[in-house]
Amino acid sequence: MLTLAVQTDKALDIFTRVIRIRRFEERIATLFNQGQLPGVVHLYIGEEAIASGVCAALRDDDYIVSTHRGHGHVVAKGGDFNRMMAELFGKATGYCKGKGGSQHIADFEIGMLGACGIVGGGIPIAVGAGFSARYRETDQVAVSFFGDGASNEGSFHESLNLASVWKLPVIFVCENNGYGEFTPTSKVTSVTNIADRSAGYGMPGIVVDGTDPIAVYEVAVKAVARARRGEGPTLIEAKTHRRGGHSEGENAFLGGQKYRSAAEEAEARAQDPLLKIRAYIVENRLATAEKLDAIDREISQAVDAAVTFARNSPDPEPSAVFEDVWA
Ligand SMILES: Cc1ncc(C[n+]2csc(CCOP(=O)(O)OP(=O)(O)O)c2C)c(N)n1
Ligand SMILES: [Mg+2]
Repeated sequence: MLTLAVQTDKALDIFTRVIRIRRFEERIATLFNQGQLPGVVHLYIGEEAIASGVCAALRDDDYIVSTHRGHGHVVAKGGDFNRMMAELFGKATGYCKGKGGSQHIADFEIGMLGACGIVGGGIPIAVGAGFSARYRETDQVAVSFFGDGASNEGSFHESLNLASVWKLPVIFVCENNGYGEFTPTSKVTSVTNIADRSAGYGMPGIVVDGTDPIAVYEVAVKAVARARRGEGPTLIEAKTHRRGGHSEGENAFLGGQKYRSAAEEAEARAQDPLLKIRAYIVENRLATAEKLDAIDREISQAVDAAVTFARNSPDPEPSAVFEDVWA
C-alpha cells in the first residue's frame, strides 16, 4: 500500500524517468539486433522502477554509481540521449568519445560517476563519493546500484562495513533480478533476502517491490533523509525482474532463455513498472492517459533524434586512440 502522498509533479517526474528508460532501451534492442551497435548491451527493461524511484528522491548534486546494466541509471539521473546514443554507436560525440561503449558511460556534470563492467566494482566508488561529501562537509549523498550477484563479491561486504563504521551518506541499492547471468540467485546466495546482510554491518536493510516505482521512491526518500542527517547508510534490496536475457542477443546464441520457465517470463512481463506507474497516475487522477501518451510521444521523438544525431556524428580519429588513457 502507498503510504506517502506522492504529488502530481513527482508522480509525473517518476513516470517520465521510467518511460525515458523504456523507450531508449527498446530502441537499443532494435538497433543491436539489426547489427548496428558494436559491443554488447545489457538492458534494464523490467527494472526501470528502481533507478527511476531512487533518482527521483535525489538532488541533482547527489552521486550515483552504476553497473554493466547501466543505461537506466544514466537516463534516470538526467543523462543526455544524444551523447548516450552516440557512445553506443562508437562515435566521437559520445560520452566517452566513442571509446567506452555501453559499460563505461559517465557524466560527472549530473553526478553520474560511471557504469562499471566489473561486477561489484562500483560499490567502493560510491563509498568514496560518500566519504568525499563528508570530508568536504556537504550534505550530498551517494547511491550505489548493483546486482544480486555483486552482493556475493568481497567489495560489497567491505564497502558496507566501512560505510557503516564511518556513518557515510551512502545508499546501497541491490537490484535483485533473480539471476547472475544464467544462474539463479538462490543457487549462489546464502540468504533469501539480501537485505538481511545489513544486520552484519549494523545498518537498516529494507526489502521493496522493485517493480513498483512509487514503492521504491518511498523507501529511497527515507534512506536519503537518513543519510543526509548523518545517520549513515541503508541497504535497500529491490526485488525485480529482468525482462530479457542477461545481455541482448542472448536468444540468438542460446536459443532462448532455456534457464527459466515460460511462466516466469510471463510473470516478469506482468510485473511491468511502466504499467504500474501509469495505473497509479491515472487511477489517482493525477493526470489523464492522454497526457501520459503525449509525454511518451515526445520521448520517442527524442530517441529518434538521438539516433539521427549518432548516425550523423563522426567516428573517432584513429590518432585519438591514446588520448584519455590512464595506465
Ligand atoms: C568481477 C566480475 N566477475 C564476473 C563478471 C562477468 N559477469 C558480468 S555480469 C555478471 C552477472 C552479474 O549479476 P548481477 O550482479 O546479479 O547483475 P545483473 O546482470 O543480474 O544485473 C557476471 C558474472 C564480471 N564482469 N566481473
Ligand atoms: Mg542479477
